[in-house]
Amino acid sequence: MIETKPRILLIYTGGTIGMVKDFETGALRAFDFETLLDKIPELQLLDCFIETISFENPIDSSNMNPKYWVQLAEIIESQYNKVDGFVILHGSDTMSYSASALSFMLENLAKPVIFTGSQLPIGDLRTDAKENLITSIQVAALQKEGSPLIKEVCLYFEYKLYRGNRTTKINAEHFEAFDSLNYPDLAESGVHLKVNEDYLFKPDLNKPLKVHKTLDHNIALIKLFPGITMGVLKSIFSTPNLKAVIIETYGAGNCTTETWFIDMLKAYILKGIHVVNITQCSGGSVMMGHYETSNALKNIGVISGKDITTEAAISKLMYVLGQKNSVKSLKTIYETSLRGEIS
Ligand code: ASN
Repeated sequence: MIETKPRILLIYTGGTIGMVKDFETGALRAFDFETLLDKIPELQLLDCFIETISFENPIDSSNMNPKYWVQLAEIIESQYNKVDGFVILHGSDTMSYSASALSFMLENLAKPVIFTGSQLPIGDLRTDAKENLITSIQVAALQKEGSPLIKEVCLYFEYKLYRGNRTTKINAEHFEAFDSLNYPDLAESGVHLKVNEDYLFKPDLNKPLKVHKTLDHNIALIKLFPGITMGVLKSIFSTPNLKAVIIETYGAGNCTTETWFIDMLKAYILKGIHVVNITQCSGGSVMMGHYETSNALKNIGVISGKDITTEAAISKLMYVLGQKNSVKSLKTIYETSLRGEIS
């Protein structure tokens, strides 16, 4: 008889989930993956085959960078035809950035890539790691008519499955550390695992997986505040090799209408620097032209980030810049939903 249990690849990058207290300093640091698996014998009870791979030197996710994203994408690419789904163990601090980045890098993804981690190490008595890990594997192993039910990059944390590129870390203390303010939860784990199938991403299954590994990180992120000076903005905009700037504006995409500010942005846009407008609110969308205080931005060619998260805005920009599009098409592409990251 042919064995039909799904195969899941567990990729360990680091994070609190696999950390121990340093004997001398008392600080949490990563430890090796084999020990992590020994701590969860329950994994053997799951109805799937689990294979594992680990970063050679696991990291605290505060050390995450685009090179590691490429490493993750390459692991997924090399194992894509051998397994049915992926679970990535990752620190929670930058998990939303990584989940967003991978969503753009993995075009036409037709298998689940589930990011998870924990707030307390797996060896801790009150740990949240076990539920997060076990349910993430179960979610990755869900099948419908012989193929994976979930076909996108997700983040699972504290009983909820979210679209990865819609999430933000909202709490450094609570087990409920993430939220998805602009998109509904994809699944909830209670007595039953309830999947909201209507909200799942539906890729074009006729197209093969395309892995994008060129990310251009010559970008900047500016959060506006009342009183921000021209000097600060000018020094950021005159960074060598800078290609694009994301500005976190107020409310529905509003900013000061002072002439120096608009004139300065206009001059840099004319020089070829892309400017993206996202909101500093956790929920809701940029609507340029809705208020007088955003009309000027629209008129000078600022790109609308709509209801994108800051985390997704950053990796989408790196990805789109890496594709080497013309100035005009970059605006059109950026304002289009590529992986369900905007409404
Ligand atoms: N500093 C840790 C990390 O992001 C936090 C965590 O995983 N809860 O790697």
